[in-house]
This record gives sequence, C-alpha cells and structure tokens, in this order.
Amino acid sequence: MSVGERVARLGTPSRVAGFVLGLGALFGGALAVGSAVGPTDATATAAPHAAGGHGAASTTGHGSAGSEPGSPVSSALPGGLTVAQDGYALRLASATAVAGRAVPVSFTVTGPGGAAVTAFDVQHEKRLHLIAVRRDQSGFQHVHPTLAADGTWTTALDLTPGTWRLFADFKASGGQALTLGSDLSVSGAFTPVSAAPVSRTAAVDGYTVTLTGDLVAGRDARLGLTVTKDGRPVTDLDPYLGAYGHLVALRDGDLAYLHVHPDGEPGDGRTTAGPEVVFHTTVPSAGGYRLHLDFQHHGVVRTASFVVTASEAAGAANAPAPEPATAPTSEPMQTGDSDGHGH
Ligand SMILES: [Cu+2]
Repeated sequence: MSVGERVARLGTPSRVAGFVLGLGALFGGALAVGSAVGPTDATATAAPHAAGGHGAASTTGHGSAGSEPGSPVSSALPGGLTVAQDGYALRLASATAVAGRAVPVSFTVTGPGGAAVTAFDVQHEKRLHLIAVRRDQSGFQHVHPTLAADGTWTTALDLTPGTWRLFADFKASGGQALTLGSDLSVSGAFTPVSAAPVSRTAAVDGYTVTLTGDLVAGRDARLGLTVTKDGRPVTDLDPYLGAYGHLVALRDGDLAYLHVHPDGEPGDGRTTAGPEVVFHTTVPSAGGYRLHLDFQHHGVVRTASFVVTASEAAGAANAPAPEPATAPTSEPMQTGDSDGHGH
C-alpha cells in the first residue's frame, strides 16, 4: 500500500481547521478496547452509539454484519446520514451562513415531542461534539459548542463558501447516542476541491503523522498513527478527552460519519503516550475515506488528515481465499490483532 503514498500536506481548505480547536476533540476517547471495538459488540451493533458512547457506533456494527451471525445490524447505516432519527432531530437555527472566520452557528436538538433537548449525557468529556466539513471533504473542524438553558447550542466555525455538513454527536439523557447531520449552505464563490490522492502522511506545524494499516470493507482494521516532530518520535502526547488521539473517518460520496475506537487509554498501564496511537474501525464499504486525527502535544490540539482507500474484502464474493490476496504491509503486526478483531 505504499505505492502512491507520499508526504502530502493537505490543501489549504482542509487546513482551515487550523482555527484552533482548543477543545476540538474526538471520539472513542474513554473507551476501553474491550468494550469499544465494534465487530463483536452485539449491544453496540443493536443499538448504534449506545454503550460506550461515541464508540460502539453503527459503523463497526454495520461493517461486521457479514461476520457476526445473528447480528441484527445488516440494515444499520453509518452515522451522520440523517437529520432525524429515533425521535431526535438536528435543527440548525439557519440553513445558510456567510463565509468567514469564527462565524456564529447555533442549533438545537429536538427530542420526541418536538421540544429542544436540554439534558445531555457527557461522552468523552463533552455533552456534544460538533464536526463540520465541507461536502467536498475540505475544511474539517471539530468543536464543542456551549449549551444554553433553553437547549440552544452555540459555537463558531471557520466557513468557506460551499455546502457544509454539520454532524452533532451526542447522547440525550435517556436516549441512545446518535450522530445527526444537517447541511449548511455558505454563500460566496465556490470552487470545489477535487478528489485528493491517497495520502498516508500528514504534516502539521512541524509534526509529521504517518498512517499504517489498511481499511477493508466489513473487516476490523487496525490503524496506527505515528507522530514525530523534527524527525524524532513524540512519546509524550497529552491525554486528550480520555485518549492520546481522536480519529474521525468520513466516507467519500456521502460523508457517512464513522466512529473509530482508540486501542487503550491513558493510565491503563499498557497504552503509551506515543509515538504510535492505535485505533480500530470497520468501514462499511470499499472506496475512499478521509481520516482526521486530533492529537494534543504540549497543550495544543492539532489535526492531521489522511486520504485512504478501503478495499473489498477478499472472499467477499464467495471466492475462497486461502492466502491473503494482498501482500502484507511492512507494518509490524501486533500479535494481539491476529484474530482480526484486536481484542
Ligand atoms: Cu468532540
């Protein structure tokens, strides 16, 4: 998979995220690997986003449909594709906005009955995580809005012209964890960013982050993200919302929002503070995905973004596959992952 890989600083639009995400964090944080990784987590697959908060998401459940007999997830969709689900809805105060930096954006989450929800459970240290990305996969941002007593959430985003997808990842008290998505149209001359080539190395503020591991449709994937600075491994990453990094995956074409689960957490006695941060995810289909890693070092949160392509699972079409169809990568594999689930 190293063919075509190269160091590639993502284009300007993606780095709009440079708007400092003081609280920009990602998910999966506090999940212990044993409960976080989806493919064998029947509870999670039956109730997307349920136990384990951000983790346990529909992504993993969906992806595991073929390998988990009896799993009730075959019809589950990834998160973020709908504006309303299970009686809850994401209501933007305005469907339009003007381009600019720190543009105020507000919204509510309405619950069964239609009233704005005012009680949310904390997941990964926040009651709601908002991810914004332009529909051409540029401009990724992850912020934590503030909640007013009447249920109105308010934040600020750096918005360029175009159509943006806003994802609210939350768990209303008494409800299931959900990720709802809604579009925000931002006025101004719009030049779409064309599809980016595969990029497994990201450079940001003197840091270089390298991605190892391959995504295969319907299979648990171990993703390793190795952080270096000035050529030296970073081994003192800050714990950040209960993890050493937070990763979001967005599918090309529909921006399906995929939860990714960290393998281990700070203080568990086995998880190191870098240079490698390990995640697990299962993508539901082959094709392109963007991965966005938020990591914190010396008190500053930065985002490293990657472009990857998930392959079809060997044998997915009933073709016997006695030998791996693809050459193993040079990445040292953890023996703990030999069962394909990593836990
Ligand atoms: Cu967050």
